[in-house]
Amino acid sequence: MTQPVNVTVTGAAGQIGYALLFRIASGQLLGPDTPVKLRLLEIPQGVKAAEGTAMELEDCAFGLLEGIDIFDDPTAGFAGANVALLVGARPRGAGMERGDLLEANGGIFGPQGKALNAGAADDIRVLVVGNPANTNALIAQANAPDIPAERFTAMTRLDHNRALSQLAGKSGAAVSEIRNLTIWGNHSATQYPDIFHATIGGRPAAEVVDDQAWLVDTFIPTVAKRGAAIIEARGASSAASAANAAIDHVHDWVNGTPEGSWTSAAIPSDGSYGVPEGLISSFPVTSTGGAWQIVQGLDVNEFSRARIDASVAELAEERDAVKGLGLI
Ligand code: NAX
Repeated sequence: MTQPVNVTVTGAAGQIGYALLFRIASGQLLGPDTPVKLRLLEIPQGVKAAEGTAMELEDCAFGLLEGIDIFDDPTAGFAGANVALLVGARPRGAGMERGDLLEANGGIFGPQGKALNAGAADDIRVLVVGNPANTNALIAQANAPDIPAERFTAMTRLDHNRALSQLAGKSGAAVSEIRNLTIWGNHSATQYPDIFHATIGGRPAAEVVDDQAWLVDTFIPTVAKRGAAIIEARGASSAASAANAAIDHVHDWVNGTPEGSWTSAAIPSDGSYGVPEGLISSFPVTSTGGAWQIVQGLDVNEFSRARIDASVAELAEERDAVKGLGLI
């Protein structure tokens, strides 16, 4: 019998949680041979709705789902966790300054980092989805000194997938023909989707598309502002696509990326590409042996350099702000 993997999901009663849990339980997160135990972590007001979701999970009779537990205490919720998906976060309220937002999230991700440190399994892998994702991941990491720093990551896979889809639309190619796009920097409006190393059907994407105006005026802003466009159209923020990206991120982290192609994830910088060491920034990454590696040796042109630097500068400002607030 294969041992089940404990997967803790915070914000389990929210809309991303609702789109995520069924896919985890069906085997899409870890693969068709890995049984899972779900640990749903909510705030007390969210517990009842989480119980409803748990009832529906039971009613799916998933063969791989070996248990569901619901918690409103992070220490209990993360005990024994092998994978933690930190989805629940404090959204920006009306009139909230950036400092207030960072502080409110520090009040969530600091204690969650401590709880992970106290009781998660030795192989714990953490993906932060809740915004501001990169800096929330940094706060959790700083509060978990006994967990290797590289186990804390933040999600830019949704941005990556959005960029793939936009490029496929422009070029008329299938998504499956596109390789090696990169999202650099912060999961925010400053993120930089880079097509200069991408290929479409084996040809350089920048040659296939060859339209600088589209790149600057359409592609980059469309990818960066897609979240707002979804809210405008749907009346609610991205949920199923965000859950899908979280599945992709953890699946590739655990099972590896396909030979010859990379993806994007926000991981702690080792100083590569001039990104200050320790910032949790999005890079071109591959995964082998259950660990992310930053793709090395890419030429970064002037156009890309300026945009990467701007997004990384924003990350450094966020880090300095949370340091100033005593959160890291
Ligand atoms: P919802 O408001 O639907 O759900 C959030 C849930 O989190 C609620 O049920 C709430 O009770 C719970 N929660 C709040 N604080 C908690 C805590 N301390 N412990 C446990 N649970 C807690 O939001 P949803 O649409 O699911 O979005 C969740 C987060 O994902 C937001 O921060 C959102 O900004 C972020 N997103 C991140 C994306 C990314 O690409 N990184 C894209 C999608 C999404 O916008």
